[in-house]
Amino acid sequence: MSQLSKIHSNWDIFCKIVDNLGDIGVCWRLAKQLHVEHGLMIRLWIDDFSAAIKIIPQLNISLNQQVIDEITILKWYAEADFTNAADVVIETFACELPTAYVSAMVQKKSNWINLEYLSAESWVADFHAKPSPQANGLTRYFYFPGFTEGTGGLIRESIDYVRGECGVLKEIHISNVNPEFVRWHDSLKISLFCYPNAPIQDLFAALQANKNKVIVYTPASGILLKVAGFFEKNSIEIGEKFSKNNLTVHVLPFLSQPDYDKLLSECDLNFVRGEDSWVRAIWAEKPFIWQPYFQEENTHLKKLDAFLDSFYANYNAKDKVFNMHACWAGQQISATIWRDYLNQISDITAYTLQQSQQLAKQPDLATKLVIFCNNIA
Ligand code: TRH
Repeated sequence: MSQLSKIHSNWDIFCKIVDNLGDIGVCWRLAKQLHVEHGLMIRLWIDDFSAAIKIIPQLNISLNQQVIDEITILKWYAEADFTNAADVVIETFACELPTAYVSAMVQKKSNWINLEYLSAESWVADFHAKPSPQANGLTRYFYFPGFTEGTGGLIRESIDYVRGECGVLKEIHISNVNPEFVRWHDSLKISLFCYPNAPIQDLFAALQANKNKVIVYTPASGILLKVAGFFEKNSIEIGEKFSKNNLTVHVLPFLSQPDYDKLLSECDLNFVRGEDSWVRAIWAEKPFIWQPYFQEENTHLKKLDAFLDSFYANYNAKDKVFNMHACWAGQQISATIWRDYLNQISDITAYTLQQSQQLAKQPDLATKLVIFCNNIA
């Protein structure tokens, strides 16, 4: 356990689930890591238990307070008791803390951190760690995750409590010993997690014409109707498997975070989205195609370009990777773009491994956050 967290031991994290799963996905990982690796007492305030249960399946949505994995989870609602503020308060993604809680923070002289969304854009390092003095005497600090030393880093657990065997994959292959298990070793294995506007049918059309077998694993999400459409079905059930020519698609249940992480490391190529699965794809050390969360005025495409420019800075066939991402984000893929990308896959695999390992040498977000909070104390 880290020796860093001596000064402030009680931390509160506030999570408002705006859309999708990234907000709670990030908060839950961070809460567990701060507790397990830094010995901190963590309370996680969540505004929407019925959405959070997908990421924290043990959650009892009828309780206002409960302890799961030694993290105290509190329901964030208007009448909740906000009288006890923590030493350090993490407001995630500018979720706006309750006024009564902020008053308690003033009494306690809490450290106030606003944890922002991840971006590889160059302005991030200029804004990271900047103070914003408040009229009530507190200072709110902006904490930006990022890919360079001058930013707040990336969430990455240092020990194996988060990793395990991916039970679901094991089951599929054991229950399909003949002939699926045999193919497992020489097929291209792909995981697919994306927004429904991605050109899934274009991708499948290219994959079914691939010269070797392709197995796609897609955990249940909002894309299942599109998956069904490609196979001329009206609906799809979890556990079903569909094939067309060289393509087989397995529909998996929505996995636990550790199982999902394991799926990413078992596949040869991962389609990921948003914020948290994107970072996990990097730690899986396998080629990945990232679909950023849509933002007005094409802000998401600027984020995409900034990331590709930095991650593939030293890769000599980067146009193939850029084209594949541009088409995936631009909602249209041709068989040529896919083939060009696939022809490079062993080079991209080697490059991704090296680049991911390089990033993993930097201090992780939780560690940097603890140091930062000690320094502003
Ligand atoms: O769900 P997302 O699209 O979340 C997004 C992003 O965070 C985006 O930046 C934010 O602005 C928006 O929400 C509000 O994608 P993301 O970030 O990858 O989160 C998905 C989470 O779900 C992640 O923690 C991984 C987890 N997951 C599982 O645990 N099991 C699964 O089977 C799958 C597919 C995902």
